Amino acid sequence: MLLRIDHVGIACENLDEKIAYYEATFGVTVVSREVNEEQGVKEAMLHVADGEGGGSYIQLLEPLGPDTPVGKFLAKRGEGLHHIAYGVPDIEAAMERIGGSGVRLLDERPRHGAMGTSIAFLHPKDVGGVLTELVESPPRPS
Ligand code: MC0
Repeated sequence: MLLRIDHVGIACENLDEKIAYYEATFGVTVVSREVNEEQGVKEAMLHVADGEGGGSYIQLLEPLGPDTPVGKFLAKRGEGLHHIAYGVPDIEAAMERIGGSGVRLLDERPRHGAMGTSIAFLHPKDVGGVLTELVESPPRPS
């Protein structure tokens, strides 16, 4: 049911500084930058590898303000690992299955994620303390 690790989301105070650090330290490259008002973040995706149905990435997240999910996370815990995101083939089917097992869905329906993806979050308290995201990638051009 899970295709791959799509990305790891890392909360940071300064996106440009953190991008420079990851590029210099790990030799990864930014393939996308977006502002996602609905999620309260500006973010960058740095490509790591290609997998079934899509790539895998490091996602760097800077909050748009203190009263956002990442803003609150930084205030409480400081910079660091914010969430892990798994690629799924069909996000609505995955939400139905996982929600049906008793895990709280933080989104009633899929939302817009980075690079044209559809995403949905699972409550960290129901996933062993790990904020977990499901990601369905758009079809690849043939
Ligand atoms: C909060 N908690 C976490 C956590 N954030 N645990 C693990 N990882 C995290 N990232 C824990 C808190 O410590 C607390 O536990 C409990 O969850 C409730 O947290 P809270 O601080 O009282 O509540 P809120 O209001 O901050 O809500 C937390 C929640 C929220 C996870 C529900 O942040 C949320 O809905 N997140 C989903 C959306 C999101 O994160 N968007 C930003 C990335 P204790 O034990 O202290 O009670 S957007 C993104 O990534 C997109 C662009 C993409 O991938 O394409």
